[in-house]
Amino acid sequence: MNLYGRPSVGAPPCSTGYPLERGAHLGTPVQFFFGKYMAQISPQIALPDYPSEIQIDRRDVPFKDEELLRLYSMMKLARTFEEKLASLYRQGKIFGAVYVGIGQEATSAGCASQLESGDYLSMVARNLAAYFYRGVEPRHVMARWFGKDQTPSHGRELGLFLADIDKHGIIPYHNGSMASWIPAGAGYALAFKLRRLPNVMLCFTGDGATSPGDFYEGLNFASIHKLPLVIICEVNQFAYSTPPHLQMPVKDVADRAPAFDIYAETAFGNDLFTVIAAARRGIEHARSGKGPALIEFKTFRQRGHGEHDDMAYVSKELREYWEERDPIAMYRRWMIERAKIAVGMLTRIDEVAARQIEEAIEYAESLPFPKAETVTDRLFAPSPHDPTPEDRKNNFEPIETPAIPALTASNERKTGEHF
Ligand SMILES: Cc1ncc(C[n+]2csc(CCOP(=O)(O)OP(=O)(O)O)c2C)c(N)n1
Ligand SMILES: [Mg+2]
Repeated sequence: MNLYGRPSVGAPPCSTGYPLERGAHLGTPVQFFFGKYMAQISPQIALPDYPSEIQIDRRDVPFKDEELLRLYSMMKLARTFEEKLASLYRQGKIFGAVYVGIGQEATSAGCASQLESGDYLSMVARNLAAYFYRGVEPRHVMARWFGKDQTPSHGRELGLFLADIDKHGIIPYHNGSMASWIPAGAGYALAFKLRRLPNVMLCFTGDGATSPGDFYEGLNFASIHKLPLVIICEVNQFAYSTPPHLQMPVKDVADRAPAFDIYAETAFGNDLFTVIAAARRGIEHARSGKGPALIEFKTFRQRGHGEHDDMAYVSKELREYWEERDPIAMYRRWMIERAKIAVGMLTRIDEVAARQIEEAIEYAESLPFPKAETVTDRLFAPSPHDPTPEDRKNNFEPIETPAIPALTASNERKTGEHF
């Protein structure tokens, strides 16, 4: 077996050495077969030595027990929600592809917990715990996955593009183009600065999304203008199936920061308190007018890229290494052993999370789908050419003859052509 859990082709067996450690000896690159692609990898990269227990003393954590429990319940709620989502996806009950943040809950909850109420944050697909921390209700998120007619977006965005600026200061995912949220985030940060508001814009991003050009443009602009922008990069070991060392010439995302002359840190993302401390430093830096911060958290995507992905390219050793450092399990143990929180209290939180998710499903199932005649609502600014209510009543019949027959499925069937 090679590094990714598949038999090596024409190469000696690889020890699972991943991710890259600074100064690790790369050895002679070997070629291995990756689906139909050939790639260069090295067999001699060591696993990092992150602890599998949270080390900090309770006395050094400046939170009351209630806050500790709140953090736990947001992480647990996100985990329970996403586990359920994966099963609803397999039952064909929800729409679209499903991408989850299982294994990354500490970064989401920890960073969101350090924001002030006027701050904004933008999410990618794996930050559900941050939504919950920010006050979004599970039933509203669930209704979106079911495509139901409900504010704010009435079944338009499904689960991926969740946002609610007015109520929760959550910016939409913008579009699916990786890193487009960095220049967009710089724009929100610029607005804060121009309005002389003391707020920050926090953007979550993935490791893969630090390679497209938008990342560079956005950070360059933010640095030049000293904008209150905080980038939280979750290095979850993969972008689709590509590990960081196959898409970055540097070891850490933080190594990219000197090009922009900005504050940067690399930290272990599965230890909630390490996350909180690093996020706080980054946020304080940006809020104090010193310009953007780039905080990188090493973590692990415990599922495939999406629920359609079986992770066959991830070795058992790598998976086990990170599962032993599961952020929720580590935090739970710490609360019991170091904070002396009663196990029963945590079990109750687990039960409440499970119940809330069941109620969220019942709620989502009870809502209607959006009506066909509303399909263009809220997509465009009002115009004199908008259909009248009468037009709407008469003109929203199913289209029998498509405008471009060559692009129809039936034509494809006839001719056997594919596009
Ligand atoms: C510009 C652009 N290129 C490629 C894609 C396809 N794509 C979607 S998600 C993804 C991987 C993202 O990896 P990463 O940034 O590490 O985030 P993760 O999924 O690991 O959270 C890719 C390549 C895209 N959406 N946009
Ligand atoms: Mg990634």
